[in-house]
Amino acid sequence: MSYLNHQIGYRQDLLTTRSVIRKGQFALLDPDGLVRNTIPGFSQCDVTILASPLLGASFVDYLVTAAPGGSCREFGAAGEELFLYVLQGSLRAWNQEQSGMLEAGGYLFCPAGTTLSFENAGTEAARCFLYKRRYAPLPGHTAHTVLGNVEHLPWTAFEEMEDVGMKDLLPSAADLGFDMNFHILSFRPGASHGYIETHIQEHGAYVLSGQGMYCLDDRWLPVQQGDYLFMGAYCPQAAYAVGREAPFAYLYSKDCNRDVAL
Ligand code: UGY
Ligand code: MN
Repeated sequence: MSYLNHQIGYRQDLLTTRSVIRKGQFALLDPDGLVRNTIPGFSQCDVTILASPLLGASFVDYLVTAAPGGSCREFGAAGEELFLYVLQGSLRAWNQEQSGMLEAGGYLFCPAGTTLSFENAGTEAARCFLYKRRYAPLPGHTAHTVLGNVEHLPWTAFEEMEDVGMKDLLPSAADLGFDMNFHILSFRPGASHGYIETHIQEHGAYVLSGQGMYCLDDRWLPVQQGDYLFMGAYCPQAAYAVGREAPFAYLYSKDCNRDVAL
């Protein structure tokens, strides 16, 4: 069964998947194989857990579809930071410090010590990406709530390549209180990374548009809108945008601003 594409029951074709799982190293999750998970606190929502510690991630990513009337109340445990990003539709979302209507591209970061609630008061389903991670405190610094929309953020050239745009969703580059950031990278067709990255930081990435060939460790995998990628620590990674029209763009998380504890 695949609840996202409404294909249930027998199919004409042989069973096949584009998903590739290398626990601790990387994963590509084809949306066709995703299943619903029941999570306390969510009502009238289809929730799928994407990355988790069982996959080798230090964080948890979710894909959530909130039906009209759907809601989530007081999500998040002590010491966890949360990030909600609306992919389509709209939601009212809040924590203990801020509240706002989130349209597509809208997001709410809830620092540790606050919890996330949302509701879909509209008539259309709203789909969103949700993240949680244990916050790594730094004495003398704190993170704060961020409510925004990527439409209001400027593009900057990624590593001096004009056909690769980047947006930083959180103020982590200038504020050590934040131990992670969310970014969008957008490659025009034909654009690519400048080199194959190999770094300690993990990523969870949701493909927003287009198609790409993604290098993950020793594989090159075709990926497209709706796919989810997990990249573990030190996983070699890079992409070429191969779509003909839409840019190959993805939303992704990256930990930052902390030394390694021994
Ligand atoms: O910020 C990053 O590490 C990013 N360039 N990684 C990636 O796109 N796989
Ligand atoms: Mn990277």
